[in-house]
Amino acid sequence: MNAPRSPLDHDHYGDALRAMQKALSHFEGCTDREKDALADDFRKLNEHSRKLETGSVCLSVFGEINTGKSSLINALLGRCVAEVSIEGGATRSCSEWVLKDQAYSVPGFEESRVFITDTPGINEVDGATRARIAREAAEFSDLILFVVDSDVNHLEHQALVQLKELDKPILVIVNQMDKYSTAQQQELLQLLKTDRFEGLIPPENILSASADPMEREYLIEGPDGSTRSRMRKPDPNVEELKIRILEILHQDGKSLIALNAALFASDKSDRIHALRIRYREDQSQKVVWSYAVGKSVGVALNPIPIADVVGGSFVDVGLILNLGAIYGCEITRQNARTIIKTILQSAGWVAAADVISRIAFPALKGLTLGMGTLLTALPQGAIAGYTAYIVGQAAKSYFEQGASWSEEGPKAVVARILETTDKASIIDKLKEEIQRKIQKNKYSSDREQKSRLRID
Ligand SMILES: Nc1nc2c(ncn2[C@@H]2O[C@H](COP(=O)(O)OP(=O)(O)OP(=O)(O)O)[C@@H](O)[C@H]2O)c(=O)[nH]1
Ligand SMILES: [Mg+2]
Repeated sequence: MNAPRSPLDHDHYGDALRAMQKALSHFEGCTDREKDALADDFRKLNEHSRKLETGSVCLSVFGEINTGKSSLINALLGRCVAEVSIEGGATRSCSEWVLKDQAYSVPGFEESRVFITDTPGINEVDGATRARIAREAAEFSDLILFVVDSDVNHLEHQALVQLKELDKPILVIVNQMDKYSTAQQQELLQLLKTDRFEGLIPPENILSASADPMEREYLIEGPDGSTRSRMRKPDPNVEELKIRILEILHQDGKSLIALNAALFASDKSDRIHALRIRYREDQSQKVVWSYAVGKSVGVALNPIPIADVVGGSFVDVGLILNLGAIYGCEITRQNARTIIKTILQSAGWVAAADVISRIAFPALKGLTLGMGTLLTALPQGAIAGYTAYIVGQAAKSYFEQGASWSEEGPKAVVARILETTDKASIIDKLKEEIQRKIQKNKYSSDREQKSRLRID
């Protein structure tokens, strides 16, 4: 990295670097699945980070169709790269070029480069596309060039107001000035500076240009004093714009990219954080519920001693390992067993299990064996599922805190979960799942029996 050390802007730049590093560090704790989901953000952050480190600046050119945006880029580059056409809508997508002239750079950065992006006319695309292009410009542009070719209309004014909200500096270029007389040029500039863009764009950022002037008649004087006329295309005139861009790059270039990068990084940090929380929440809830259902159905179909149900020894370490993986915590089966034990103890279920197993189990066992299904299987299965559900929720909270019970301690965490869980509705839902499964099994065994009878 070749960051300059000017005392004036060092802090902005340092802040931006730190914000960028922080945003990138969020990815380190991501699981592979999260990395896939955030791949686009990661790519953009890396691009921004590279831009910040090399001191590179992005300019974007906006404006209505046919105002001369592509011509302006050609004039700035000094060669014909962007398609220019009298027919409106020549530019259909965004393209980017590098302003190769050495002067276009931010002082202090050896690898500094200035990129310029052409965009379709704002009246060429629909409102949603316009908003998307503006959003993308917000992400990558450090300086916006807005091209007009006459007094502005409502759409242009509206687009400019939208762009202004992005907090990027804007230069308005009044192009095609060659079409006007000197008096008209002055009148137009005056109108834009003191009326149309008053309070929106500072007058020094409203500039005139002729990017692709029309052929003009030139009078050529011969050696004998005679004159003849010839049509010739004048050279483009974008000097005012060039000077203003260079001024901005040299005075504020570093702050511009620092500000932009810091904005982008903090926005992405928040987004990555929020996305990760949501993603992990969704995934872990699905895992907890599927384990709870699996356990309740399994226990209902194959009743196990009530001590195991309430004591939770059936709770699969797989649930804990799965949750750990979602939160990017690698844990062993032994760790998983310890977590389950801590949760069950905190809920008071281990002690309760001893009592219940001694008093209630013989009676329930008799019932279970005698009636076989719904009378005992349904509540027993539902309780098993509920226990797994609570264990899952508590483990989820443990992993959310970076594999720690935090200052609250496991007892308080489990108590909070028990308090805020609607036990009755969870049990009802689990019973529904069990009944659905039992029905399905019944039909399939009926079918099996029927087909066996046919074979016999
Ligand atoms: N007289 C004059 N004509 C210009 C000037 N700049 C561009 N034009 C002409 O305006 C027409 C449109 O120019 P483009 O550069 O394609 O305009 P654009 O804004 O990129 O157009 P889209 O891509 O269609 O949105 C072409 O015929 C250009 O020759 C200028 O300074 N003076
Ligand atoms: Mg164009």
